[in-house]
Formats: sequence, C-alpha cells, structure tokens
Amino acid sequence: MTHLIIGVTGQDGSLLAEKLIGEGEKVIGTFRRGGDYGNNDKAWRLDELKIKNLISLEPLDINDIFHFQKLIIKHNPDIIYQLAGNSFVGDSFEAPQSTLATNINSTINILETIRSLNMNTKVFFASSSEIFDSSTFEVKNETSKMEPLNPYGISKLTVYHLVKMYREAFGLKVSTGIFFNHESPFRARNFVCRKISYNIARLKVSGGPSFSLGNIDMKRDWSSAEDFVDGICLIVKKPGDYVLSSGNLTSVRSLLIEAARHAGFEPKFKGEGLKEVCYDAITGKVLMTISEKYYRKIDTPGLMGDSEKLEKSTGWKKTKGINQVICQMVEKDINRIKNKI
Ligand code: G4F
Repeated sequence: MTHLIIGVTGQDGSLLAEKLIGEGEKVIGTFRRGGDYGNNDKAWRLDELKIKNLISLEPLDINDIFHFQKLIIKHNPDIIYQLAGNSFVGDSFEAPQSTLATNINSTINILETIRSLNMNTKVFFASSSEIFDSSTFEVKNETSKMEPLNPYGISKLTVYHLVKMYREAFGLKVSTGIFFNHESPFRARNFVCRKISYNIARLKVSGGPSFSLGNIDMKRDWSSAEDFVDGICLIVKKPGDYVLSSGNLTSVRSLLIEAARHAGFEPKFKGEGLKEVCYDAITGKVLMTISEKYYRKIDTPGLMGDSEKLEKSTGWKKTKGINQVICQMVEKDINRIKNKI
C-alpha cells in the first residue's frame, strides 16, 4: 500500500513513517514547500531515525489545492495522514489568522480533492483535546461538549466538524483523532516536556544557566506519541472520530521532578509565585526559575480524556506512562548532547 504522510518531518509524522517503513510499506512524505529539508534542521528526526532515504520526500504547500492535487494524481495513495499545520497553542494567540487559515484550508483541500476525484482513499486528520469545553472537569469523550478557548482549538474544532460532515454527507472514509498531549524524544523543544528533558540533560552534561518555565502547576493528560501512532494505524481501518488519551492528569512540576531525578539531581523547590525556583539539593545549583513570559493569556485547565471508544472498537492499548516517556526523553537528550547530535 502507498501511504502519504503530510508533515512527515514532525514528531508524529516521523514516528508514523518509521512504523510503516518497518512494516514494509511504501511511504511518501511531504515537507513544507520553501524549506530545504536537506540543508537545515527540518529533517533531523528522519535523519536520527535513519529513514530519510527510505521515504519519497515531496515539497508541498498544503494551502494550494492545485499543488496538492498534482501530488495526489502522481502518487495515488491508499491512505493519507494529515499531520501538518500549526500546533503550538501559545503561538496561536499571536498568529490567529494564519493558524485558522492553515489548519482549516488544508482540511478542505484534502476533503474536496478526495470527493471531487471520486477517490476511495482513507484519510486521517489530527484534531486536539483543545476543542473541549474546559469549564467542567468531567472526563472528555467523543460526545462531550466542545467549546475551545484559543485560536488553535477553534481551528481544530472546525477540522473535526468538516471531517464528520464529509464522512456523513458524502460517505468518505475519513477520520479524526482527538489527541490529548503526547510526547517522545522527537518532540519540538518549545513544548514543555521536551523543554524540560533538553534543559535537564544540558544542565547534567554541560552545566550552564538555569532555564525558565511558566505555570508549573498546570496539568495535562499526557501519553506516549508512539502509542498514538499505533492508534492512528488502527483508526484508519475503522473510520470515525476517536479520543486518544491516557486518562490521567500529571502536573508540569511533577514531570520536572521526574526528569531531574532521572538525570541524577535531587530537585527541591523554594520561593513562591514568580520567585519560585527549583534547585539541586546536592550542589545547591538552581535548575529552573519561573518566567511570566511563558504564562499563557488563557491556559486551558487540565482535562482528562476517555479512550474507551478506541479501545473497544479497535483493541488499542497504551503501553507507556508519561513518567517512563520523560525518562526516555532525558536519556535521549543526554546522548544527543554528549554526541553533539
Ligand atoms: O507542552 P505544551 O506547550 O502543550 P499544550 O499547550 O497542552 O499543547 C499540546 O497538546 C495539545 C493537546 O494534545 C495539542 F493540541 C497541541 O498541539 C500540543 O501538542 O504546554 C503544556 C502545559 C501548558 O499548560 C503550559 O502553560 O505546560 C505549561 N507550561 C508551563 N511552562 C509550559 C511552559 N508550556 C510551554 N510550552 N513552555 C513553558 O515554558
């Protein structure tokens, strides 16, 4: 089968490509047109996973329907995975127009192409837990009230509705994964888990200044990105909308403690509010300070997801908890820094 991964250079795209290639499948991967994947950092994940030469890489401007259709006609994929777009919630307040335009136009372009060319192609779209109403704390599933609090969440709610409408109105085999937070050593460094793992590893291997975080008492339902990639492969076989989550809430503070201990520090906290610091009780060195800069205008309160639908209809099972994932991330970052990767 031929698989087209839109956004193959990102965390989820590269892990999905690795899995499919391992299963002997043919993978076409797109990266953002205008970026030279060969001469900058864009393809670092594919390089590290040693799969860059095993993928047919294509530049794509997903907002240009004609460009997308040429690619589809050239490769005639059996399954398309839309994993590209703006994914940083914090940034979406600064760039609401481009967040909405990119995430929504790309969805329409894919759906309209499949419909108008009468294709039998299955398509997976990534949506987000940021679509849910966070004024109540019940565990969220596919039937929970949806009312996003930020431009990113609004764009992902539109993705969810468009996919559902095209599936129900036109019978397309299209699906949405409503992703809660998911992490791996291949996460970008602007997301909090990787920011912690990278900086703890840096402080362990080469020292240097402390790093800053925002609100460390925020909680999220965090999972392993590899488990979600397994979920994507099951979902495309049973088109629908599915929540992917761990069903547990963990604070940023607790992940910082776990990461620091795993690296051999003895993390302790002192001070309050913006003056709070995390230090290593063995050496007295300050590891982390708080900065107002990383506080969000509106921060979605921690919501928990319920993946029962996915588990019951596809047999999906999570294999790792977030503490195990953050420890793996720290180990990988220590190796990268030691080996100057
Ligand atoms: O790691 P984060 O930036 O992830 P966030 O905003 O929850 O979004 C991620 O998960 C969503 C749900 O799956 C996705 F839709 C989205 O695309 C993305 O993958 O922040 C997690 C929490 C927030 O409460 C944030 O305020 O950590 C808090 N935090 C505290 N200090 C920080 C920091 N977040 C970041 N990025 N940087 C900090 O210094």
